[in-house]
Parts: sequence; C-alpha cells; structure tokens
Amino acid sequence: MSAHTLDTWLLVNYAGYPFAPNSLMPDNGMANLAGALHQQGKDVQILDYCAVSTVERMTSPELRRQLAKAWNAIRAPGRGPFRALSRYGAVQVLKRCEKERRRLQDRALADIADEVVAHVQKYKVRAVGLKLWNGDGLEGSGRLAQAIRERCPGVRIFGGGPHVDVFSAGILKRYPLFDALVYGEGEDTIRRLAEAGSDPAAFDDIPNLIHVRDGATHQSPRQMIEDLDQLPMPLYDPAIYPAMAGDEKVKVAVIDESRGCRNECSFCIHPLKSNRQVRVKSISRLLREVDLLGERYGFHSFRFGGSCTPYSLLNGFAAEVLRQKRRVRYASFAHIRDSHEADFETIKRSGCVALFFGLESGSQTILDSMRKHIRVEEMAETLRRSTEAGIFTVGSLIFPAPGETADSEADTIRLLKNAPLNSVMLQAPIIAPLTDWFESPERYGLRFPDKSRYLDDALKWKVKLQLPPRFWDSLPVTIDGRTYPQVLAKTGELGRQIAKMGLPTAISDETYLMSVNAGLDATEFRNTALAAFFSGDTTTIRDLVGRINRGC
Ligand code: B12
Ligand code: SF4
Repeated sequence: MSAHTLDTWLLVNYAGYPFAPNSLMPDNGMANLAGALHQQGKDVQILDYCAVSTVERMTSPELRRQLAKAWNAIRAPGRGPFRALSRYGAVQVLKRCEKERRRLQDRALADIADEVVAHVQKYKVRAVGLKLWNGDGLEGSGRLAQAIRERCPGVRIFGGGPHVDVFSAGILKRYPLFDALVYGEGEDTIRRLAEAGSDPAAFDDIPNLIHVRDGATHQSPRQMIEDLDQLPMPLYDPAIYPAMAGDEKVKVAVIDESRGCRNECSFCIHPLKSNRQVRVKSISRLLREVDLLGERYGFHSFRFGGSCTPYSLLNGFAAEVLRQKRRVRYASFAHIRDSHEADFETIKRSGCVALFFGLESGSQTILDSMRKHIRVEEMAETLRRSTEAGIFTVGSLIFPAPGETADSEADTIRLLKNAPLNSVMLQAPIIAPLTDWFESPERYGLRFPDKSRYLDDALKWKVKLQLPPRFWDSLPVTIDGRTYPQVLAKTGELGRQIAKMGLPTAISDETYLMSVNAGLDATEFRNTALAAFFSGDTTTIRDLVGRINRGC
C-alpha cells in the first residue's frame, strides 16, 4: 500500500427532490463504481438520497395538504369563469408552496450534509465521490462538497457523472472545491484514483480527469472501456448500499448492456459522451448479471441503460432468454434506424414489456435537419410492428424543434394520428453544449446573445420536470426568433393538443414496467404517482414502491 492510496471511499448520490418513480431506481453507475473499488480491496459505501425518505424530509404535513389541494384544483375537469378562477387561485398557491418546498429542501440538505460529514468522520473516509446531476443535484452536491471541505479538510473530493460529461471544466470553475472531476466512464479512473489519488501530482497520468494545476485547468485524455465484459459486477448489497434495504428504492435495476451510439443526432450529447464506437456486453455476461441481480438482490425486472442498444443485442438476448426458458421482465430504448433488423415478436416473448423510441418529429425536413437518418414512413411501420408484437410502445418528440413551421407541426400531428403509439413523451428543445445545435447555432436558427452567459445559466439551470414547461426558468437563447419562454409555451400548446387527441402521455417505458410490477393499469399508475410525488404524499409513494417491489 502506498502513502498515496485512498483505501476508504464514500460515494454520494444526491439529485434534489425525487419527483417521479424513476428517481427511486437504484443507481447502476454508483453500484458499478462500488464494484470497481471493492474488487480492488477498498472499503466503499454508497449514500443514495434518491429515496422515499427524501420525499418525506423535503415536505411537511401542511405543505403536503396544500399541494394536494392545488393539484386537485388544477387537474379538475370543467370550463367557465369559476373554473378559471379556481385554477388561477391554485397556481398562486403553487407558487407559495414552491417557496416553502425550497425552504424545506434547504433544511433537509443541511441535515444531509451533517450526515455525510458524520459518516466521513466515523468511518475515517479518505475520499468522497459525488455524482453530479443537473439542477438541484449539482447545487446540492456542491454544498455537500463544501461541508466536507470545511469540516474534513484532509479528505479528497471527486465529482463525476452526467453533468460533468456536458459541462466539464465549467463545473470546476464554479465549484473549485473538488480535487478533480471525472468525465466519461469512471470504473478504471476511480481505481487509478484509489491507488494514487491522494497525490495531485499523479492526476496528469490518470485518464478522464479534469483538474486544476498551477492555476490552469488540465483535462487528461479520454479512455473508454473496450471490453464491457471486464466491468466489475455492480454492488447493491445493503451493507454497501444501505438505501437498498427495505422499500426506500424501487427494485427495478438498470443494466448497462451497451455504451456508445453510432448516430449523430444534432441535439444529443451521447455520441460525444459515450463515444460513437458501440461496445456491448456479451449475452452470457448479461445473463450472469441478470442471475446475480435476481439471486442476490431480488431484482427480477430491469431496464437496459444504453442510449442506443443495437438490435443484434436485443434480438440475441431475447432468443437466448427463450432458449433457456428464463423468466425476465424488462424495457429498453429502441430506435427507428436499423429497425428492419428488429425481431419484435421474439423480443416481446422474451419478457420485454416496453420500448422507448426517440421519434423527435413527424416532419421529414425536421428529421433531416436533426441528422436522424430516418424516414417518416419507416417510423410509422416500425411503431406498427412494435405495437402489433404487444410491446408498450413509447414515442418521444422534441417540439418546437429548430426550423419548426406550421407545416412541420401539421406533419407531427399527422404522425401522431396515424402511428400506433401507447404513450407520447413530449420534450422542449434543450440546447446542450457539445451538440451540433450548440456548436453550429447559425445552421439551426439559434441565437445566443452571449454564449458564455448561456453556458453559465445552463450549467445551473433547474429543469422543473414535475411542472408544465411554462413554469420552467428561461434561458438566454432564441430559436427561430422565439424567446425561450415562447418556445416553452409552444411545447405546452402541443401537449394540450395531444391530450385532446386522447393519446396517453408521460408514460415512459420504465414507468410502464413499474406499473406492470405493481399490478396497476399504466394510466392509473402514472396518475397516482404524479399526484403523490407532486404533493409529497409519502404514504401513497411507499404503497406504490411496496407494490412494485413485491411484484418484481
Ligand atoms: C439509466 C438512466 C437513468 C436511471 C439510472 C441512473 C443512472 N445510471 O444514470 C434513472 C431512471 C434513475 C435515471 C433518472 C434520471 N435521469 Co437519467 N439516464 C439514464 C441513462 C438512460 C443511462 C445512464 C446509464 O446507465 N449510464 C451508464 C452508467 C454506468 O453511467 P453513469 O451512471 O453516468 O456513471 C458512470 C460515469 O458517469 C461515472 N460517474 C458517475 N458518477 C461518478 C462519480 C464519481 C466520483 C466518479 C469518479 C465517476 C462517476 O462513472 C460511472 C461508471 O462509468 C442516461 C442517458 C444515457 N444513455 O447516458 C440518462 C441521463 C443520465 N439521465 C438524465 C436525467 C436528466 C435524469 C433525471 C433527472 C430525469 C429524467 N428525465 O429521468 C432523473 C433523475 C435522476 C435521479 N436519480 O433522480 C440525463 C442527465 C443530464 C444531466 N446533465 O444531469 C441523461 C444524460 C439523459 C439525457 N437527458 O440526456 N436516469
Ligand atoms: S438521440 Fe439516440 S440515436 Fe441520436 S445520437 Fe442520441 S443516443 Fe444516438
């Protein structure tokens, strides 16, 4: 053991208020990192605050009562002046509630900081790794890092995760208290940090690191894990990952079966984040992982985590599951491109209950501008084959996309009318750094009055996914001459139109999977979960989580 070894680790996952059932899913990234450290003989624990008790500690009985009342008033059917007045009143209550929730969240975060510091002191932790999400996840983790820095000055603090992949060194500028940030894949890097990480002089030789030396930011070269079968098994033992005990988390696993995407959609960071070279786990490794998750941790359902799972893998996995007469239940992303290869019948028979397709638009012009490399006709045909196979088929749209016109909007409505979809997920356009939208804005009709201010605002932007887009904060960008609030208003308008068409919305593939586990109709599950998470109704949330976990 060298003097620079970091033998005792704490990994922390804090993402703010858990606003949906999927916020309660176990974090496979943290479980992988724990696996990597454990394999190397290091001590590691995970504190995961994406848990039911966090909902409870970030609300109060009075706040829950007021939020439930406002929710019912906003959702109540009907028209006319009285209805409008009651809705207006509810929105005002909501604004006050939001302030109170912020206050309680702040207080809870201070308690969480005390807990984290106490853990560091009790277990003589030498290094803390924080997963950095956008919004409250970033700000909150920044505060946790600050508390550790102030009260345990000798401890190394590292950050990693999706927000680092998007904003890289910008985060270090805002939160200089991190010793280093890890971008891309973390398993090898954390092992290298565990060996040499107490000495910043060693950082230059460790891949995927961003750190400051002599006042200048250094980013070491990216290293991808070539053979995913070599990854350690994720660890979910409650002794290491205490939130996994009982019903604090939903016991639906994420299996990271593939990394990378060979496509190049103009709005997406994945080809850069996870590389365009697709790597997959072998089917035998995947089945070993499925066995381990079931036998050791009682997970019998899972979602594949890869952003673009190849059909060769989905088909092959499904065929092997059937050949071995295994019983699994799962969901996955799927894609229109290459969908002629998909054997949806076999995929369904193997236990796949839901697939999520990124459709984005029904307009060929918009699809071409997004570099989707797919045809609208192909889309309708693939969705038909998927639904006919009995798979709950989710389609995701981005609206209004750059270049959107009345014609392209009409094309999208036409697609929605004709394509058989079980659920529509509607997203507003979000311009992320590193994407072609961000890098070549003039090509897409995007204008940033000040790009560095945009980066700064976007880095700390809080997407309020629990509220309709019109409640979201603005960003300093215009899209086809529309300000961001105007863009969000258009998203909201299409949302209302879709609702009028009677199409179910906001049931993602993993939401559907959970509803099947819970034995509830998907729409009923979604409605119950939406209301419960919105109002912080922990009794109902606990009941739902219990049902999902018992049904897994
Ligand atoms: C599966 C998934 C989830 C799962 C599981 C969590 C997970 N692993 O990320 C669930 C369902 C819980 C989830 C929830 C959310 N997700 Co999600 N999710 C994904 C998805 C599809 C795959 C992630 C994955 O499995 N990656 C593989 C694992 C191994 O990587 P990883 O977890 O990031 O961890 C690795 C590295 O990042 C690094 N690392 C991570 N943390 C740390 C910390 C340290 C110290 C170190 C050294 C390294 C390190 O090492 C890990 C091992 O290689 C991605 C999109 C994608 N394809 O990437 C979106 C994505 C990560 N999700 C996203 C978002 C926004 C969310 C939600 C906020 C909202 C939502 N719409 O679902 C919630 C909130 C999170 C929460 N916990 O409450 C965004 C993140 C954007 C951002 N800037 O933060 C992404 C990128 C999707 C997108 N919009 O493009 N998600
Ligand atoms: S949107 Fe999907 S297909 Fe397109 S680049 Fe991103 S992950 Fe790949």
